[in-house]
Amino acid sequence: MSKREKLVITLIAICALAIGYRFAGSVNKTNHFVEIIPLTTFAEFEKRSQNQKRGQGDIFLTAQQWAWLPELTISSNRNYILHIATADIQHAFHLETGATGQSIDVLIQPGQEYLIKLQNLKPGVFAIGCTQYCGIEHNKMRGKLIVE
Ligand SMILES: [Cu+2]
Repeated sequence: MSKREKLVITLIAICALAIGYRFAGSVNKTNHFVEIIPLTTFAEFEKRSQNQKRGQGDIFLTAQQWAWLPELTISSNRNYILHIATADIQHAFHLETGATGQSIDVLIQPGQEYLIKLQNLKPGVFAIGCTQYCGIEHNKMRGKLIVE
């Protein structure tokens, strides 16, 4: 093998490792706390959302033009599964860093339900935003997560 061939092979190996590392890193960041399941109908999700009782471990949030509903109040003493679905078009859920120690960003597409683990919650009032342009009042699409 010539010196030039060795150099080319080494460069290819470095590129493959770099791409693999980057890909593995992004999968970990986006997927380890999010589970996506198909939604039978939005009405069914809405029904479960309306039946939610305070103090339960499953909490529900609806994305719609142009709000996140309802305003959620939860406790810092326990873990939750946050269920999110959209009532209309695609949105993107953004929860600011302070609540769990890292920001959470999840693209919310119609026909899917997103289950997000909320762990190690810190008390406070945390902003929820939409980071995907979703129409004329996209900028007003804000919500709140209250952790007591
Ligand atoms: Cu939106």
